[in-house]
Amino acid sequence: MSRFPAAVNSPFSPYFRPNMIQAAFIVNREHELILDERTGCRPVGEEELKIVSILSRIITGESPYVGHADLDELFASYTTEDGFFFCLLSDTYDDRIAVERTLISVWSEVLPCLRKGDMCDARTKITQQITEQFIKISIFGLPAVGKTTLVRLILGKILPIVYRPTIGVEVSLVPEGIFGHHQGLVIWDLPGQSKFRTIWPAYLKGSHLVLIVTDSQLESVLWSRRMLSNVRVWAPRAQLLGIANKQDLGRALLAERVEKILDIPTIGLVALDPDRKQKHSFLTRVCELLGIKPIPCIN
Ligand SMILES: Nc1nc2c(ncn2[C@@H]2O[C@H](COP(=O)(O)OP(=O)(O)O)[C@@H](O)[C@H]2O)c(=O)[nH]1
Ligand SMILES: [Mg+2]
Repeated sequence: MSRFPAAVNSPFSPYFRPNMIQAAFIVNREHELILDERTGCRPVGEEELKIVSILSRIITGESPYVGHADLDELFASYTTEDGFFFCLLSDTYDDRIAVERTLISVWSEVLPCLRKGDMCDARTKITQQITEQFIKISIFGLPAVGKTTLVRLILGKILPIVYRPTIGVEVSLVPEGIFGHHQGLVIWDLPGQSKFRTIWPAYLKGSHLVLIVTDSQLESVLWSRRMLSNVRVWAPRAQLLGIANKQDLGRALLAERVEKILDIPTIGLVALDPDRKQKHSFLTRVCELLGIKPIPCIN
C-alpha cells in the first residue's frame, strides 16, 4: 500500500499535470539579461527571446505592473518593479491564473535578492519555487560517489567516465515514462563538496525523496550516517533511500552491510554500468517509495 494518498490534484497522482514553466528571465534597467533559467524541456527559440527583450524595453518601470503576452507556442507572464523586468514563459495550455500566482509569489522572493545584488540566491529561489509543485528527488552524498552518474542513469543520458565535480546544483526534469507514466518529477543533483555545506539545507528543503548515495566504502557510508540526522531536519517529509554504489569495486561493502550501518532501506548499484535487472529494480523501488505505479519490465 502506498504511504501517499493519490488524490487527483496531488503531485503523486498519475493524472497530475503541473504547470510547465519553461523559462524565467530577468532584465535590469540597463536592458541587460541578468538571469536566464530554463526550467522545462521545451526549447525557447531566438524569436521568443527577441520578444521578451522588446517587452522588457517597453514595459520596464519603477512601480509594480503585471501583464501577459501570447507568443505563438508559449505564453509570457511578466511583471516589472524597481527598474527590473521579470518574465516567465509557460505552455499556452497551462492554467494562466496559476502561472500568474507563481509569477507574483516568485517575484516577491526574488526582488529582495536583486536589491541585495545576490544573483545566486535569486536563481535558487526561482528554481525552488517553480519546481515546488513537482515531486522532488534530491541526490545527496560525498563528492565522487556517483551522484551525477546516477542522474544520467535515470535520465538515460551518456554516463560520465571522466570525473567533473558538480558546480552548484543541477535540476533536471524527468521525462514521462521513467518513473511510471508520471509527469512532474524533478531531480536535484546536489554538490557534495563541503564548501557547499551552507546551501545543503536550502537545496534539500521540500524533497519528497532523498537518495543518500555512498560509494560503499566505509568512510563515505559513515559520513552519510552522520549526515542523516541533518537530512531528516532539512527535508522532514522526505522518504530516504540509501544507494550502495560502486558495487563493482573490490573493497565495496555489500548493500546489506551498508543498509545496516545507515539504518534506512538501501539498494546496491553499479550506476556506471548497471544490468537491466538492477536498473529496473532501482526505478521500481523509487516508484514504490513515491507511491507511483511503475512500468512493468519488458524482457
Ligand atoms: N567503478 C565505478 N565507478 C563509478 C560508478 N559510478 C560512478 N563512477 C565513477 O565515479 C566518478 C565520480 O562520479 P560522479 O557521478 O561524477 O560523482 P559525484 O561527484 O558524486 O556526482 C566518475 O569517474 C564515474 O565514472 C560505479 O558504479 N562504479
Ligand atoms: Mg556530481
